[in-house]
Amino acid sequence: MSGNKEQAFIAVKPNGVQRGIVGEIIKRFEQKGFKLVAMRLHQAPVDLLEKHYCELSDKPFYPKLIKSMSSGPVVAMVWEGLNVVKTGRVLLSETNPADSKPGMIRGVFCIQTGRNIIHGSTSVASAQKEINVWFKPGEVVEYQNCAQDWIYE
Ligand code: DAT
Ligand code: MG
Repeated sequence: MSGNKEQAFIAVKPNGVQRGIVGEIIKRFEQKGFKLVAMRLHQAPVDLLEKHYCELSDKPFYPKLIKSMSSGPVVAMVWEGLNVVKTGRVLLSETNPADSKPGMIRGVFCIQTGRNIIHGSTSVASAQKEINVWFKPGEVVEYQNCAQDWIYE
């Protein structure tokens, strides 16, 4: 994927769903100008979460991470746009909410790393891997956004 077609996998974690922050998170990506191309509320099975977080399987916090990610439904999304992976991480801010940039999602809506309410891909390659883990072919929708020319020059 390149240019305006770059895609990021963004997920509201179970505690973000339970706390009613889904709308606020969608709003921030919409307000920025990114395009929603896939979304699903999903009780993620453990084997899917293990694929999603396979790089972290040797970390001491991994069992707790899988447990908290399977503690309720996740809102899995794909957002599309220019530099959406890098800018998505700016919107999320730091893994530890205490280090978050002022006003950014993890700074505004949460306190602890283990309850940081949202996932965002860290590279274009990991985004593609994650999209393939969470969505079947055809579930990511291609469509024309009528605001495109008002967002991009
Ligand atoms: P990020 O979600 O910012 O990409 P990550 O990929 O390093 O961060 O870790 C995935 C998740 O694992 C993170 O959102 C919360 C949890 N986590 C990371 N480091 C942790 C730690 N030191 N203690 C507890 N949970 C941690
Ligand atoms: Mg990560």
